[in-house]
Amino acid sequence: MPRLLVRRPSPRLAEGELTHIERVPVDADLAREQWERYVDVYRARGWDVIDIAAADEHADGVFVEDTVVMFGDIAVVTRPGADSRRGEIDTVREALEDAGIPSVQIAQPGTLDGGDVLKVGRTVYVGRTLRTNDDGIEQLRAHLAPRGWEVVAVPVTKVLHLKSGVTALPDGTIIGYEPLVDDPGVYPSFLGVPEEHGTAVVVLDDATVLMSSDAPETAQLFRDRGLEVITTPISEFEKLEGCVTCLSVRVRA
Ligand code: CIR
Repeated sequence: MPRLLVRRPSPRLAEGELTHIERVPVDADLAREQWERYVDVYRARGWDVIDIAAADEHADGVFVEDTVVMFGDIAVVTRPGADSRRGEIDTVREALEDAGIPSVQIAQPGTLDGGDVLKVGRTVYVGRTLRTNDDGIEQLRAHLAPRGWEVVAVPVTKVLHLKSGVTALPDGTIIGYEPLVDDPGVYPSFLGVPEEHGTAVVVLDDATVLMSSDAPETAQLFRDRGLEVITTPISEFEKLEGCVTCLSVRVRA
């Protein structure tokens, strides 16, 4: 049974880091409600939900994707690029240990945010961003090359993370909102989507994706391609440059 790592939002969520967008008021109660709904989507489909211990002192702690990335049955615990987020990994490591998931660690001076890591088959695209540096990318490559993954570094300047700009459909097609993608040409197969919040999908299975409910035209585009599309509201997290991928880590092995 697939497992889902999540962490409940901090009451201080509104104080989270912001890089590319203006700060607007965040409704902490609504965020909590949206988070519950998000987790329920997986629960309803049989995923086992693992709660990482709350870390309310970390405003961005809910965005667990940035702290750990799964490659088959091994986890890479990151070293987040933002100082305010470094402490999030302690509780993440504990949760992995409790769940019996082996892990390796990105070490100083490397930095890596999981939001910069996009897996497509055995290719791992890694965004070079304000959060992920060359050393972090090299360390990731060293961990993954012997395990049969190829790491491809891509420049990202227009959005916070690689996956704020592009993600992938179940068939491996990379999707993105072109005004926010530095170079769509680096991907073997690229499909532009009409809305900014349509760039992020989580693949639930070969025929089903989960995405923000704030991109109805994009959802229709995917349905027209034969996919089942589940939408969920995540407005309070989008106000903090979060998206549908970053609220969980999927453990499929
Ligand atoms: C941050 O700036 O770190 C948070 N406010 C948002 C992180 C979103 N993470 C992601 O897209 N993977």
